[in-house]
Amino acid sequence: MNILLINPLWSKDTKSIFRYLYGVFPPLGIALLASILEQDGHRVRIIDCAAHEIIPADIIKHISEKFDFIGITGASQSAPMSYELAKVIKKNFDTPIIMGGIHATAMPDEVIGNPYIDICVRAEGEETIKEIVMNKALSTIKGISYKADGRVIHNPNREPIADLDSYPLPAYHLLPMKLYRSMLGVSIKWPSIGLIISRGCPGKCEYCYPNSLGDKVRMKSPGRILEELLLLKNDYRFKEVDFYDDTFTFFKNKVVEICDLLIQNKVGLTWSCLTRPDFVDEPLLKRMKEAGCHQLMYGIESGSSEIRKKINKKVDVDFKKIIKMTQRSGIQVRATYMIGNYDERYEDVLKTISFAKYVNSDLAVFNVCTPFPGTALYRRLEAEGRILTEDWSKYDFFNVVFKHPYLTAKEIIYLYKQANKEFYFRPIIFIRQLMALYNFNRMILLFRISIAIIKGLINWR
Ligand code: B12
Ligand code: SF4
Repeated sequence: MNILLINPLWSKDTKSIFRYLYGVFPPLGIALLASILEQDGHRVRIIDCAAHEIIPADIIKHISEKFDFIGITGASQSAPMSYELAKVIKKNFDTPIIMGGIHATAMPDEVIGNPYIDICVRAEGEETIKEIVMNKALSTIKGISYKADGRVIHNPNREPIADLDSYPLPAYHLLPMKLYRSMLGVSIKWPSIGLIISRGCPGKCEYCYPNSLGDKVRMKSPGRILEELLLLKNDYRFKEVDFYDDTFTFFKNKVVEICDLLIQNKVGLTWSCLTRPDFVDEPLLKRMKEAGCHQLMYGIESGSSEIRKKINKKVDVDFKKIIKMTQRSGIQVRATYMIGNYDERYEDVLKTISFAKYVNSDLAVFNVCTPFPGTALYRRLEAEGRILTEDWSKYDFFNVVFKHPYLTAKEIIYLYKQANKEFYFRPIIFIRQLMALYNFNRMILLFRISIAIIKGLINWR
């Protein structure tokens, strides 16, 4: 079979602050599916519209042959782009179109209700795609939704994959590897690339969708992770890898093993990761530093422990102590906060801003609270009739998309900007900038962040 897989552009909006801050991430989901399909003897091509900035109207120019199946991926924010792609393709080719990814998992009724999409794949796609391209009867394929006789049919869910090592590495050879770069403020060496080596998180925070691929946390084996890192370093010349796993240090022993392998093999990559402050300790942090880790992201979300409880953020630790311990180990801290959490009053947000300054992470990322489809927060707000728009392209952490019980949209945006100003326009940040001058990479990094924030604030819609 001849199969085309497409990663959509996120948004046509070129003025968003988003555009300045985010890097270009490889579509690892479809790259993995491509690898599995190639292993089974199929011909696969990937078009990464996000990396090449291809708008849906232009996709036909990039499709020069006939495919048996076309698959499109996407999160909620890029779903409108996925739908436009499906429409343009279907008007030109009579090829079955499959949509998978986070949005298809969260909103299967909407996805399969789209007249241009033939099959919606929910959750993990490794086994499902194999069965689809084998032309198995749709009624027998687990994990899909489809249309038959004018009705929508949701087949039963597929069991989660137990062993991530049982699949090949993503088909990096089909991706435009030179176009990828990490999010601004994350990497200190370039070229840098984002990577995922696990699935899931044990948390159940109300605003998050960590179990889209299954409830159980799973990680590749340290040996397999080393193999992937060496491939990225040796074949594609990356100098930094940034891990976006939900809770990188969930399996502490495995992380120690990965660090040992990186040190023993003198891999020399720098790296960063995301985790929870209750999943680290000092010896682990020191080992991570020795193995090349230079930045860690902790999600704090609110400076008020009451609000954290209400949003089910069950991380009750002394944040300042853990941030200090991380910084003492030589690892920078990037902390994230949400502005306009459900139930939050104006004073609570002011508390968050003061808290961010008090715990004094190296970087702070403030996001407007966004109820993404698939989350408990979305379901709650939908039930209460508070969702203001289902234009998913606005679900980007910068727009107010729900009617807040206590804050106006104007107040939320004002507080968002205020948080950035109060955190970044402080003498301590200026001093840090000066101290960073001894390190060329950090100097460039801080310069790029400052420019991005200024550009974003100027272009604010
Ligand atoms: C890496 C990552 C990013 C990267 C890049 C994402 C990208 N577009 O590639 C960065 C950091 C840039 C990013 C940005 C954002 N992200 Co993000 N991100 C992730 C993260 C951590 C991992 C995604 C990943 O690569 N997974 C690994 C691969 C293997 O899984 P996968 O892509 O889901 O693919 C599997 C299946 O879904 C399926 N599949 C996927 N596509 C297809 C296609 C076909 C045809 C088939 C058959 C199957 C199939 O098969 C694959 C193998 O099983 C997830 C959380 C998570 N753990 O999944 C959040 C997550 C996807 N992101 C989220 C959000 C909110 C965002 C942002 C909106 C945040 C923002 N604005 O600041 C943006 C928007 C991104 C966008 N428009 O695509 C939410 C999405 C919620 C939602 N309903 O959309 C998630 C779920 C985080 C969360 N826990 O809530 N993100
Ligand atoms: S916000 Fe972080 S801790 Fe909470 S469920 Fe999501 S990934 Fe887990």
